[in-house]
Amino acid sequence: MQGLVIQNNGNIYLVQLQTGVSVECRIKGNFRLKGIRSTNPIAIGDNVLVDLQTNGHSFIYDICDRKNYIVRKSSNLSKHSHIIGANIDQAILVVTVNYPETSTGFIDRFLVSADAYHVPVIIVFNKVDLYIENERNYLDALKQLYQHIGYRCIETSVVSMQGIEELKECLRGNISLFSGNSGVGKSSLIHQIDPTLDVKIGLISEMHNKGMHTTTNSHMYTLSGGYIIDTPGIKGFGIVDIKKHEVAHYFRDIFEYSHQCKYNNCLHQQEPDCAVIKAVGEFRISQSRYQSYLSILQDMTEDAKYR
Ligand SMILES: Nc1nc2c(ncn2[C@@H]2O[C@H](COP(=O)(O)OP(=O)(O)OP(=O)(O)O)[C@@H](O)[C@H]2O)c(=O)[nH]1
Ligand SMILES: [Mg+2]
Ligand SMILES: [Zn+2]
Repeated sequence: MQGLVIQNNGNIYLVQLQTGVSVECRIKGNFRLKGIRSTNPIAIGDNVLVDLQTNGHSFIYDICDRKNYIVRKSSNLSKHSHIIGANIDQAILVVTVNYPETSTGFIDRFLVSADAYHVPVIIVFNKVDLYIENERNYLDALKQLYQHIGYRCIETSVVSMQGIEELKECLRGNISLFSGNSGVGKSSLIHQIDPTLDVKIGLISEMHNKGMHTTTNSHMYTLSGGYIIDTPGIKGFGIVDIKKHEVAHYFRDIFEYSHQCKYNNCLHQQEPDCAVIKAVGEFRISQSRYQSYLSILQDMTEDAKYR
């Protein structure tokens, strides 16, 4: 019988069957997925085939082809990659400019990964009720930057309820994965979208201005129309399975200029007559985006050294 993986805890997977009933399953057999070395062979959002047993020993024996997935490494040098979610229609990247601050490096890494695996991203700037003038200005600048590149941006607050209806509208009829640093308000937003869902909400540490990793396991929730996946907050976002010369493809703003570089294998680092470096100098590509680009290339160089 076919089902949808809605939760994973260690080697136990909760699978929602087409009848609507959920069953706990383990995996039987050896799942070697094409070219993916990951810590979890089966991810939330996977469609799987289940052998139902009455004694509580139901098991997953096959997995259907994936439409897409989002994968990350916990750190740059980590050999293990983790699939955050599969078969998703869109990722909701929740960002805060303070309490805690999300770095542009993190945002850009997420966008690159999602683009590489064909997952559209909506950037949600949360906690807008809290920001003072300089934070507000920074948020405006970020929003303008990412909107200009082509990403949809929504400002939200679970306190003033700003943007909640707009976000709800985006989720309707889709499978949406919520991701972002710990404490940015992923679970809080999900709770506002559907208050009947039993999601845990955490505190922000006063000492470190960071989230407390309240959500410890991903969970897929059913909405009246669509599905939402709540995920644990993540610190770093290591890029998996992308080659150096491909990175610029996933920076849409950089890619636009790369055709005009003198050398067609230009990596836009210090090559002569590089149209990207020129565009950065003329403020047509943002410094922060270019820095993120260079930092990803740098990681790949270091990564290669340790292999
Ligand atoms: N003022 C304000 N506080 C918010 C908002 N959204 C969330 N918070 C607070 O931020 C804290 C963290 O919220 P969570 O929803 O647990 O954050 P999370 O992203 O799910 O965090 P993890 O599960 O650790 O990844 C809680 O104290 C929330 O009340 C908001 O829009 N405005
Ligand atoms: Mg949470
Ligand atoms: Zn170049």
